[in-house]
Amino acid sequence: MGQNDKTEADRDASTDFGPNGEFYPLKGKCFDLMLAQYKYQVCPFDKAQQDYTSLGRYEGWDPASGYRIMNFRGGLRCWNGPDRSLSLHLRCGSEDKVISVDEPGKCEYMAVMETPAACDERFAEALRLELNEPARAEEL
Ligand code: MAN
Repeated sequence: MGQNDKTEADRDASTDFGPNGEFYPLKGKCFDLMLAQYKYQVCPFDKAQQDYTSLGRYEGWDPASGYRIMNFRGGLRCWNGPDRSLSLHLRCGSEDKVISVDEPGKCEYMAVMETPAACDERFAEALRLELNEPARAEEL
């Protein structure tokens, strides 16, 4: 059976949906953001697009990110530049939504997505550090 003959179940079994499967609900969904002249579309665990231009296929989690950055690689080659790629930064939010897309390097895109799937105690801790607030006694 070739790579492309894998059933959806096989693919699911070999995909890392997070330590507790918390990102499984994002599978099979796509999220759009209209920005300037482009429609960006990000489909977690699948692909990213800028209109009809591929920004890459899902490659995996950024290993250093602790399930917060998904990498998409091997998109359409940029004129005089690299293959297009996108990193998707997930952060805690009340609904699934791509909130920004930037192109910090030529043909290297960075999207930020909010999702309830990214809300956990690590997020609470990070937020606390950001706000420079000590944990409240009753939470310790
Ligand atoms: C297109 C878009 C841009 C990109 C340029 C590079 O216009 O994909 O985002 O910077 O190509 O030539």
